Amino acid sequence: MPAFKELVFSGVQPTGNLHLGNYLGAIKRFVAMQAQFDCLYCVVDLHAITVWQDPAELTRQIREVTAAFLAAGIDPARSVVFNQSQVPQHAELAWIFNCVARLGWLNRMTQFKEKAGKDRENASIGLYDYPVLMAADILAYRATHVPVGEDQKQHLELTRDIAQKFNNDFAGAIQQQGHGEAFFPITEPLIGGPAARVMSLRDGTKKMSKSDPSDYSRINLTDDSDGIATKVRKAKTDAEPLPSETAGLEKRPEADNLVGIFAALNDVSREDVLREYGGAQFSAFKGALVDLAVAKLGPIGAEMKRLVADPGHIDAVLADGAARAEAIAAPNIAAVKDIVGFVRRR
Ligand code: AQP
Repeated sequence: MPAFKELVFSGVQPTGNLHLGNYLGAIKRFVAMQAQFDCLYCVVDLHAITVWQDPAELTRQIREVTAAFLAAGIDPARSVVFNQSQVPQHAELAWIFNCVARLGWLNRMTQFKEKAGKDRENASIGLYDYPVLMAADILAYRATHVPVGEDQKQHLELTRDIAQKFNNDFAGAIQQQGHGEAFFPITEPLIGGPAARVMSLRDGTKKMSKSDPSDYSRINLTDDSDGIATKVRKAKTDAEPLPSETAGLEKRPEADNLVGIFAALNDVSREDVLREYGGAQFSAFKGALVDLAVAKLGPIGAEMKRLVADPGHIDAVLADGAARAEAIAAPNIAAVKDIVGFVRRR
């Protein structure tokens, strides 16, 4: 595989209620990646409409996710911050990839099965095709690394399969047109840390999720300190004190989740947390977790509120980001069209 320039791409859907899972599994890690990589961070609004969205709410949420990116510490002068629908190459490449991806591959996607549920016949075609658009998002930039939560692992594997198949199907043209052995990189998922999968505060076996009907299942980035405190105090736990070693968290999903959240918020490991709190009762540990969560999330929520009050500024950030994103994607997609054999407009 030839060397590709290292580039990070990731996205967040503007579908409401950005929560601690989105923050710890994704956004906080986006911020850290800026020190090491060139990064593109996208508000994936084309993905959002795979499920019906109220138009005015969608507009509001696109700006709110952008505000969360900025408030958390993504620097729009350094990283490219934009919304997907402003860069037409995402949808264009998705169509070409629709003709590369196989039905059998998509039929295995568990997220579609979970989201479509029993009403599968009534799900949008976009929801089924979601992972192909995600492959296009990443590969339009030939991104080499994608930080995501664990729930996206299977979709990243599909992205790798699509890149591999495109490289194989068009190997002759790719070589002839001077791109070497492969046009697309085989992107690395960056999944990890103590909060790769943050679980519901009401049920430690279920992912913390925007669409959970109970607001007590998640901490939203916009929750105030009282809200955070109430949710942490009400979080489900078991009757035992915290163990001193991580082995003692096995089969205790709620304890494991709270310890993982504490570790990720404080940039330490689960082992470090248990060294300090092993033997403690949940009442004491939850008190410390409330203080930590309020200290870390409070300023982000306040900054988000300040930023969304100035939509003109947010729209300017998005417009600048879209122009910079398109400057990378447009030549890549032009090359893809040449590889496929389309005739360019002269
Ligand atoms: N619970 C989670 N733990 C860790 N990471 C998570 N992510 C989402 N939930 C968790 C990561 O957040 C990023 C953006 O996710 P998204 O915009 O695709 O949202 P989503 O996965 O659809 O979020 P939800 O809450 O799971 O929404 P619903 O309820 O609609 O299913 C991704 O990197 C994701 O891995």
